[in-house]
Order: sequence, then structure tokens, then C-alpha cells
Amino acid sequence: MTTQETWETVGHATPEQVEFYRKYGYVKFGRIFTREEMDALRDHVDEMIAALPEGKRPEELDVPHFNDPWLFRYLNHPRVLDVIEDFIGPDIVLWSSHFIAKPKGDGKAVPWHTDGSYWGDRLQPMKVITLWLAVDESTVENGCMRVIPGSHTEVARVADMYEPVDLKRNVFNSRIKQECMDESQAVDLELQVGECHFHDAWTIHGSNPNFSSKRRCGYTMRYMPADVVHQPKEWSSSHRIYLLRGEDRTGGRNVYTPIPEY
Ligand SMILES: O=C(O)CCC(=O)C(=O)O
Repeated sequence: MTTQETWETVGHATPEQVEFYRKYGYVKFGRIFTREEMDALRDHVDEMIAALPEGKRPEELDVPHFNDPWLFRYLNHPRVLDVIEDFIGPDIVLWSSHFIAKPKGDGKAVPWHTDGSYWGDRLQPMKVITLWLAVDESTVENGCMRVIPGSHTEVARVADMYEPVDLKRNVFNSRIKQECMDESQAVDLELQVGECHFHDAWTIHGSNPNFSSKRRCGYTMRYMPADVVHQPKEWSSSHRIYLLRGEDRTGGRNVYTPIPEY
């Protein structure tokens, strides 16, 4: 991006954007954060990646906010919550977050999947919206996210639609079988730095490996309405959720972690 280019931020989704999201299970959006905020986030991510222990890949920066309260400046930003509220209403819970930074040259693919089938019955009902924020420019060349429009209304949640894939080349370990989806329908969601897109937990999505000369980093910021019940499993009992805005609507069934100082 050159300094001449304008950088406008938007504070709300339009009714047309919300309708598009409901119909197709995703929507491309503009910028919510300022240029300065994105510069600070990119510097922060660069430091996180530089500090990774030997053998840990930059695609694997999952739930970084558990140990890094600074990220709540973004996750709990009023401008973000105003937009999320347009999609899911006023009671907003932070479900999760994940930096998927595909390094240049050998960035892993994200296999075709739906988030809902990966998360299974940990959430009832499965109502999560993901804000995918472009920390780096995200293009076809460096492996931008791809979606199958309208797939959130189909049956891509069935376990036997999946087959295992190699974790050496993929960020996750299973994918929807080719015969269970129509890849020719895929839409590439290219973004400039600071732009974002949203997707539904049942939308089929994935991305290609990054063999280009530019890193591709996205920050997935995941929210759900506060009537979704979180049912931790033994293996996921350390997962934390945070009530960011509004009130609990589960009748006290959820345990919320207090929002840290940031
Ligand atoms: O970063 C990607 O390419 C895919 C992201 C993803 O799978 C997700 O946000 O659920």
C-alpha cells in the first residue's frame, strides 16, 4: 500500500452486508482499524513470531490472547463490537482467536472444512462468526482464504464427509472429501492490509499453501451470541470464553473468564 492510498474505517455493517452474510455465509468488509492500529498489530505479530520456540510454526499461534492481554485492544475494541453486534446482536462472547501466519515460500494450506465440525458439540447451538483480519495483504498468490458461498445451509457438518490430511503441509488434520463439495464454486477473498471478511461456523472454507515471496498473516477473531452454551470437554477444559458486551443469556450455564487489564 502506498502512502497516497486512502484508509477509511467503517463503524457498522450495512443491512445489505448483513443480508449477504446470512444468505451466503460470508461477507467481505472494509477496515475497522486505523493504519496506526494495524501497524502496531503487525509489529506485535512480528515479535511473537520471532519469539516462537524451535519447531513451532507461525500458523499455530492459536488462542494467543490467553497469555497476551494486549490483544484485547483489538478483540474488545468498541468499533469491532459495534460491527459484530450488527451481525449477532448486543450480547457478545469472545469464543477464540488465532493468528494463521503462512510464511513466504512454505506456508501451509488450510484444508477445506467448517469450523462447526471441528468444534463439534462444545458449543450449543453452533453460532459463531469469525472476523478474519488481514494483518498482511492476502491474495490468491500468497494463499488468501476461499469460501464456498451458501455452503453454511448445507450438510458439511457430517463427520464421515471428512478424511485425514498430513499436518506437515496442512494447518488442520482433516478436510472435506472432494466428492462431498464442489470446489469449482470457490470464491477467493483477497484483502488489503486492515480489511477483513466474516464467515459463519458452517461455511466451507480453506486456503492454498503459500509458495509466494510474501507472508500471509490473518487474525481470526471469533465471537458468538451469549445464548450459546459452552460445554467444555476434558481435553478442552482450559479453554476460556469472555463476555465482552451485554448479558449472559444461558441462565448462568457458561463460565466466563474476567476480561484482563490491557
Ligand atoms: O486463514 C485461513 O486461510 C483459514 C482460516 C480459517 O480456517 C478460519 O478462520 O476458520
